[in-house]
Amino acid sequence: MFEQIKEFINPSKNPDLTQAHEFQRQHLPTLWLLGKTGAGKSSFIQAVTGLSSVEVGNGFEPCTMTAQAYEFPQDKPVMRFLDTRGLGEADYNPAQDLKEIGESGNAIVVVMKADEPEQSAVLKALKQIKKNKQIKHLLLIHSAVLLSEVNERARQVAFNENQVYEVWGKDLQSVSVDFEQDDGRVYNYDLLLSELTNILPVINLLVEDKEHATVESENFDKMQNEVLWYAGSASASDLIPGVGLVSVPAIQAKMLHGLANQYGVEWNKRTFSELIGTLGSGFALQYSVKLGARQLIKLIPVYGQTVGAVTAAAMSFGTTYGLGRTACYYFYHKSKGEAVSDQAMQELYKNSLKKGKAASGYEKN
Ligand SMILES: Nc1nc2c(ncn2[C@@H]2O[C@H](COP(=O)(O)OP(=O)(O)OP(=O)(O)O)[C@@H](O)[C@H]2O)c(=O)[nH]1
Ligand SMILES: [Mg+2]
Repeated sequence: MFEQIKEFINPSKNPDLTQAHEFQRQHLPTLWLLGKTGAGKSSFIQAVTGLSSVEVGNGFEPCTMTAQAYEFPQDKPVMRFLDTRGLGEADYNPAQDLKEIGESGNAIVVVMKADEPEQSAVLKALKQIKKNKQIKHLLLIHSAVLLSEVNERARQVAFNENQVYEVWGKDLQSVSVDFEQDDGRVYNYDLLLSELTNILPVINLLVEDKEHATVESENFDKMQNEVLWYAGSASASDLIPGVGLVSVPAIQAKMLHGLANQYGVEWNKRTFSELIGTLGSGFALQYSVKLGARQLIKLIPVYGQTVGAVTAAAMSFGTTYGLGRTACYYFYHKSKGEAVSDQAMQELYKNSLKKGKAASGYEKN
């Protein structure tokens, strides 16, 4: 136990996270895009990532005959888009792409231009995808809705919605957008984002916030992807059935070390004790569980009953995110020579743990 804590403070051996990152990379939650040529799939990816068409275009990698994958963000990916090509041709077979999708938390986004009722190729593919039962969540995006007059639009949207409904059935969510609104923004962007969060929770944290209450939180927004990336690795390491893997604390240690560096704060035993100290005894208890005192799990009623690989993965994602978030808060103020209150730290940890667990995608919120 003591040895593990020492390891946590100072990862002297510099643990090799390659395998955990590799597993994470192979199991990134995926948004699978389906739609006719010109429907707005690429426009959608640009809208969500905030990148230009050139940047998105350069990041694509072919992965099957009919699809390209785009990992996002590119250097430390937390999710990916699978962009299907060639859906203009009626004989598209989704079998290969289904295989590519694998078994990670996934969702499908179907894009239809509102004024395009001819959707036979898309519907045919959807029928096969439904039979396969691998994809649970579907979001239908009606694009280019501003091209049609309001009444006409309602009729068009209802028509396409019904076509998809007949194939997919009741769990159908949809949203009407336009990627080419005059002011350069996306029409119904907030609605789009909240629907996307329902089918792929991590998107909520991944998309940059436009407004910030404090300079500190604006600062964190820049670190957030890195924290999410480590959180993803931590939950991946819980899902890998095998031995000899790095532990969650080792991953978190590396994260803390890296974050401290970026805030210009020296990472040593004292900084560590101070940081953990502000989080209080509740955190320490949870930590001792994570640090391998497995017997302890049985003594904690609720956690003990529900713990399994998936719950553990959600917890690892959540605690890593929570720790990363609070550490950034702590480092920010420390770098300015300011003290933080235990109460603020604990409240922030509680909230971000909750956010992180929801974003892991392994837990119904
Ligand atoms: N007015 C309007 N134009 C749109 C909208 N979405 C896409 N377009 C336009 O339609 C064209 C094709 O859009 P893309 O996003 O490239 O379509 P895609 O689905 O990626 O097409 P493929 O890559 O060929 O399968 C572009 O010129 C877009 O500007 C929309 O919501 N409104
Ligand atoms: Mg495209």
